[in-house]
Amino acid sequence: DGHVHLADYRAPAWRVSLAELEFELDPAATVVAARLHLSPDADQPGQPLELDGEGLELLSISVDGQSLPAGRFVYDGHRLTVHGLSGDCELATRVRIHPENNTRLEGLYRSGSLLLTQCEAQGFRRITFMADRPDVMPRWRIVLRANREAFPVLLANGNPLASQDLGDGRHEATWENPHPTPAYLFAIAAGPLERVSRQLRTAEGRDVEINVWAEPSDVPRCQYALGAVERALRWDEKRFGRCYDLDVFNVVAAQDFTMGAMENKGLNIFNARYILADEATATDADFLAIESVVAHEYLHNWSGNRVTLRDWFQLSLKEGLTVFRDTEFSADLHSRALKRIEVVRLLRARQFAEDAGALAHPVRPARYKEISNFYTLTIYEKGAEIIRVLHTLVGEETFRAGMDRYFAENDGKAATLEDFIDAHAQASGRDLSGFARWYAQAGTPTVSIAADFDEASGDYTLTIDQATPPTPGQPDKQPLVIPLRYVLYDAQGAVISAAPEADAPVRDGLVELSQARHVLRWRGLRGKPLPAFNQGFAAPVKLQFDYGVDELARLARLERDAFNRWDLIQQLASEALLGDADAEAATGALSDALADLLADAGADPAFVAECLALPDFDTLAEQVAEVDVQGLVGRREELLDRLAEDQVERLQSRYESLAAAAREGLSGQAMSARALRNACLSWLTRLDPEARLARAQFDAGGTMTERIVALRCLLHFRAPGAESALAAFREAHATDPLVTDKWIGLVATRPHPEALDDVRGLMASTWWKPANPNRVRALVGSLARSNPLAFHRRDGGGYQLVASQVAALDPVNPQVAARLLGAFESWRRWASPQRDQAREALVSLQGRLQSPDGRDLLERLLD
Ligand code: B3K
Ligand code: ZN
Repeated sequence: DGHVHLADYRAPAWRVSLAELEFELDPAATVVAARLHLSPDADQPGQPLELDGEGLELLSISVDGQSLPAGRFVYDGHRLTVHGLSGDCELATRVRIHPENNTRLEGLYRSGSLLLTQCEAQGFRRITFMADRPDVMPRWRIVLRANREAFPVLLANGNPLASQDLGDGRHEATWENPHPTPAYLFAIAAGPLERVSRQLRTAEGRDVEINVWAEPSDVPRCQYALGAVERALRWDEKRFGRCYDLDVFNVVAAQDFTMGAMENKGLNIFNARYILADEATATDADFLAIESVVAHEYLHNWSGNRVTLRDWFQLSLKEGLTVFRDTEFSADLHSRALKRIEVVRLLRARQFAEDAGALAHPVRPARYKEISNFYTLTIYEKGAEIIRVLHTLVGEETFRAGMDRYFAENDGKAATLEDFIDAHAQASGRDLSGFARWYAQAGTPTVSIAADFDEASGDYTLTIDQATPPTPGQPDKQPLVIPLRYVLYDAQGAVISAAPEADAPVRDGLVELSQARHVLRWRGLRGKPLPAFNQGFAAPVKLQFDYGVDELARLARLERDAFNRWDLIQQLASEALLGDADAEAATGALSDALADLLADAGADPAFVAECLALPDFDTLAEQVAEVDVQGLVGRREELLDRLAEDQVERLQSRYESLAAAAREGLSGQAMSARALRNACLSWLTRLDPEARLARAQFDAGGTMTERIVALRCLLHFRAPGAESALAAFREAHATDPLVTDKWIGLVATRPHPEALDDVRGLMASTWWKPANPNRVRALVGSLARSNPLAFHRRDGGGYQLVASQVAALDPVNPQVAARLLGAFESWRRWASPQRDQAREALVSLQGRLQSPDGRDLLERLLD
């Protein structure tokens, strides 16, 4: 049926112990000579050799030095089959490929003056023949030859072994990767690169050179990323006891890159937006994102590279685990509460919607058609949340013991989620079979809690029900193991420490749910307590408890857990926006809570800014059965106007009082001050049609963080002077593609249906670069994902534009095109006429998409 099934896994019939590659690099035509050292699997003798190879021009093929006669092999453009091989042998092939024509940016491609690779998941087969599957893990020897002037730097995986001039204008470099490494982690980079560099010694005593490479004009903006590599390396030594294992660690920044970055062994290749930064061109959020992506890729060296995947169904084994690790890194280095808020915002806005929509899938899918479509928020973010569930269940110390065991037992191997769970089961002595269900079942569980207080006896009962909704292909769900934290407050606001009677394990304010229903009972309480749940969002669930508005407001002040204080304010806002009877009361309570926060000089300003940022459109849309886009956006804008009016003086006063702190460079305090000042500015601009403050902040120069938010205020509120400010910004950064993406993103997200016309205008201009993924995301991705009023425009024009771009980009870069299609994942819940218009736009794509990526998504969307 066109699917690959988890249940069909077979070990490879042939192993590759060593891959020797020689590249004659040239953008127009590169010749790749490969020598694969092959051994048949002892359990499967006599099988033909089958190698992947996508669209390769085969120049020669031989085995053990003997050219192969035509009858011995077949190459159909996708797969090379060689018959009559037995025992260990060496297969040598030469192929020609064309990097310059490679717009999909998979395999070997050109980006500006660089030649680069991207192989995960199945790009290596576009470079040369290989068993392109993660459980085939040769050691590698790579020789690069190229014109020295055009390609002065030649990088590959592993350690540099030798280099020499070839006398004819060319030079060559030889690299060796001694670690068993699957082809998806292969990488080379060549071109006029320059670097920043740092030498350090690992905790095991290995001397390592870290380099961050970029095109010469970008090198001054690589310093921050270099520091981030060192911080990640040290953190992994300390928190997980994992050291780096090569003599060099190279990072390369590229302007054309489909994803964020790639963890190739010893040679990470990055989207330039996650490397290049200085205060004049990058926002504080950019700096933090760079640090976290740099850490993510570095941390893959153990969770992904040293221990890799048996097959692509295990993808979350490296991605969920590495997201968990990188969020812990950020939480340890900065504010744990703020990191948790950032993660949960993303989860609720995007992963919950994915898990409830047409593209929902388990963290370990049972089948797929195109693996590229499974690099999702579910695999990454929900996968990380599941690891966090495990961490909460067993505690940090036992978790660390389980990780040590996992790394020790699987080092150099291709592992499965069972291997991971088994290591943790051994280390903790727990039966984790119930926990494992998280990986198999799609959908966000709901935990509904009902309280009952008996005045006479003082008995307080919580009845806790869990349920997971049906998802495509999974109508019935089983209960999950959910660690639920709780706190009871008494009338004085003190924590009630008595443990309840329970039909589930309870310890330290945490109950382990595993059945559809559990009951907790406290006896003889003096008054009706007020409960709070899921502190720190330890379980990735939707929690339902029927709070009154005054209870939410009281808890928002009482809760010890900072994450929950923020979350309670979010709940008040949701109530104000979506509640029927108590919307007005919720608005008042929310306004009071925000007033207190703004007046609290002791609160972290960045935390206050997070509380001012109400739930976004996607988060709200996820909470209603049918989405009335214009109504929802309208109500949210009204609420913001009303709140801004209530707080105007406090907003002004915080804006001014934080001015000095905001000038202190990249310190945490300065970032925090800028975050709250920018939040205040956005609210104040609602009230001032002249946008004086925003214009002043824009004109004052300052950091990119300050300028870009001022510009957004001007553009999004259509203030006088907005156009000239935009023009000034545009001209000042005309040669910088990353900053250009920023203003293009602002134009595309102006909260007005007419933003669609501006997007069309930009697509007809020289700013439109359909082959550059960042530009496509800045313009079309922003429209589809971050501009509900324009994307869902009443005339259906937003859907039509996105659909036509999906069709146009499908042959250029199928992964980028398929990502855009994901914006339709919730279309069945959109109110009419949008639902019908969306269906029409999707139906219009039928038969027009050539790529497996696009076809697979379209089929699932319309199923
Ligand atoms: N592993 C890569 C993602 C590759 C995506 C291929 N379509 C980046 C990361 O998660 O670290
Ligand atoms: Zn990753």
